[in-house]
This record gives sequence, structure tokens and C-alpha cells, in this order.
Amino acid sequence: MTLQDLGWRESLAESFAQFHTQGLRTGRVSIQHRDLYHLLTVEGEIEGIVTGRFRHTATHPADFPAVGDWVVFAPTQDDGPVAIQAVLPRRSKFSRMAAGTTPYEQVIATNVDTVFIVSGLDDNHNLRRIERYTMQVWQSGAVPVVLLNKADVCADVAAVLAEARAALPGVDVYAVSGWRGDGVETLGRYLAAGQTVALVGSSGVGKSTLINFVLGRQQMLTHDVRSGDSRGRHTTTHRELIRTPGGAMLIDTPGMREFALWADGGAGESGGRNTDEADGDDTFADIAELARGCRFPDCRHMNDVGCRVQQAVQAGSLDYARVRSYRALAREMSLTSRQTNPARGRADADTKRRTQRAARRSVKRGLRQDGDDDGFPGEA
Ligand SMILES: Nc1nc2c(ncn2[C@@H]2O[C@H](COP(=O)(O)OP(=O)(O)OP(=O)(O)O)[C@@H](O)[C@H]2O)c(=O)[nH]1
Ligand SMILES: [Mg+2]
Ligand SMILES: [Zn+2]
Repeated sequence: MTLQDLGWRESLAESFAQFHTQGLRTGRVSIQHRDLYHLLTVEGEIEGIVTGRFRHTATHPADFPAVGDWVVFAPTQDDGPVAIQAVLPRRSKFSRMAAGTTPYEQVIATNVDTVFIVSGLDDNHNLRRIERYTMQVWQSGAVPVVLLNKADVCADVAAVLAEARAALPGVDVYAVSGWRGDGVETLGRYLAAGQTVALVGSSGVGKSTLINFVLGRQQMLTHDVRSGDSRGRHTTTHRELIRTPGGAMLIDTPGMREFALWADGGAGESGGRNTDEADGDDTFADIAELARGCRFPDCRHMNDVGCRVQQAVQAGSLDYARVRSYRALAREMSLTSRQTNPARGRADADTKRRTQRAARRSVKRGLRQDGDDDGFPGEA
């Protein structure tokens, strides 16, 4: 097993170099059990806990290792847990707003290339919810792909598929049956060796079933949905990173009851805003910074003359996939702010108004998003 087999990117080499010279190693978080982390390393699976110093210097729950993270640890002689000293920079970060006395950012998965947004074509299908997930995935720095699962129980798959594709320009949408395997082979393009794919969506939509199909074995626990309303039973209880036989890394997640996704900048208009601004932790802050140096203010960061973003990609210091997400987000933000869709009704006019405000601020602040995702419907 090499680091590349676990999804390592050359862009991490620079940050890791200082630790490497001190004899420290790196591994990827596959599971978190409270304070104990399972790590995948070139030498196999080990356990780790963060050092007292780490705990002390962490200022926020989101600073702690999350599933998908590359962490730095000191090797040990005995077989106790290793000491995790640092988390390497995340190339993407998918968070939700965790409920509590004060809402805080809970990191769901990091260093993800593609997020499969899974929806069930039984009674679970909700296009508005999928649109919101899509938006948030773009913001996380990963690329969203929508899977309309349980195609085997849907009477008119073609119609639902056409509707979803029309609503989600620039997003790949597929109808699949993770249970029968229909359409799953087309997902191979996202599952190449070294790619990391997270699956999100309500409980019972079939995330774990899809993963089992791809793995070719019944590894993840699955459970039938409630008859009547197709709601799931929260079968998966923790996030987990699993390597497929083809070498992709899949992250299974529990269906979320309240899916209030976190947007950089805080917990919403009323509270917690600006918490992340001080440490400049935006997903695209580095690209936005480069973009300010492009020769033309309307640079599309493609083949434009004098484009600093493309120069960084050529130089190998910037991941092209992130540039794609950055461009897609910019496009989607300007699209949403111009589009009027009378069919959407009142609730969505409200969402649109908030999105427009966010878009305006993003432009001003270099694509910085603030949290205005309070419109997520509760789900179970
Ligand atoms: N008909 C049909 N049923 C499916 C399909 N995929 C999954 N299911 C069923 O849906 C139920 C829920 O599947 P899971 O894989 O446990 O769902 P999950 O998304 O992992 O749910 P949580 O772990 O609770 O978040 C199970 O009974 C599956 O057999 C499908 O393609 N077609
Ligand atoms: Mg599951
Ligand atoms: Zn440019």
C-alpha cells in the first residue's frame, strides 16, 4: 500500500516535508470513535489519539481530525495508539451545522473529490433538497454528482431524470439501483484509483447498499425503510472511509436528521458569523487570492492570458479539480442570482433572496460564503 493508494496528492508534500524531516509519518483517518481515530497508513491500519498539545492549540471542533483527513503522527514501538500531532491542509471540506446550545461546525468528510448526493426514488425524492445539497457540495470544494437511487421502484425514471437534469445544470445526474446494480457501472468514472468519494443523503436512501454493491460484498450494515413513508432507520451510525477493490476511497455517512449544512463564515445570519474569517479558512481563499492577480478582472481562469490561477495549476501548486469547483460555484452563484422561476413559489423566493445576498457578498469578499442555509428541511 502506498500513500497514493490512499488518495495522497503531491500538493501535500510541501506541508508534510517539515514533519517528515522530524521522522514523523502520515496516515488517513478512516473512522473516528470519540477521541480514538482509525488511521490507514502504508503499514496498515493503526489507531491514534491527538496529543495534549494538539488539544490545547485547537481553537475549534473543526480543527480536530475528521474522516478523510491526512494526519501527522509519531511512530511508536508498542502497539498502543500513536500520537497525532497535526492535520495536513484539506483540499476540500464538507461540513454540517451541528445543533447544540450554540451551533458549531461539524466536519463530515475532507479531501473528497466527488460527493454522491443520494436520493431515493421511493417517497424520499425531493428536488429542492437536492439543489441545496449540490450548492453546498460546490462550496466544499468537491464536485457533486446526483444519484437517483431505487430506480427499480420508480414507474417513470426517464421523466424524473429529465426533471432533475434540467434543474441542475452542470451537474451529472444518474438513475441507479444500488440494490440491483442498474447504472452502477457508469459511476466507474468517479471511482478511479486514488479518488475519494463521499456519499450523503437522508437515512434509508441506500448509501450503504450502493457501497456494498461497489465493494462486491455485504460489508456495510443496511436496514429496510419504514413502510408508509419510506423513512430510514439510521442504520449507519458513524462515518467511515473504505477502500474499494478498484482503489477508490469511499466515505459512508449516516443519514442526517437535520441536514443544516455549514457554510464557511458561520452558523447563519444571526449567530456565529465571522467565526471562520479570522483564520482565513475558506475553501477557496487561496484561489480567490490568486484570481485577484489575474491580468483581466473578468478572467475566467481557463486559457486566459495572464491568468495566475492557471499558472499555479501548471506549476503544480494548485489542484485543477479545485479550480473546476471554484469556477462552477461562481457560475452557479451568478446563475441563481439572475434566474427567475415562477414555478417555484414563495418558499423558494425566500431562498433565492438569501442566495442573492450571499452571491453579492461572495463577489465582494472573493467568493466567501456566509451561512444562510437555515432553510434546510428537517429530515429523518
Ligand atoms: N428497491 C430498492 N431498495 C433499495 C435500493 N437500495 C437500497 N434499498 C433498500 O433501502 C433500505 C435502506 O438502505 P441503506 O443502504 O441501509 O440506506 P442508507 O442510506 O445507508 O441509510 P442510513 O445508513 O440509515 O443513512 C434497505 O432496505 C435497502 O435494501 C434500491 O436500489 N432499490
Ligand atoms: Mg447506511
Ligand atoms: Zn485567471
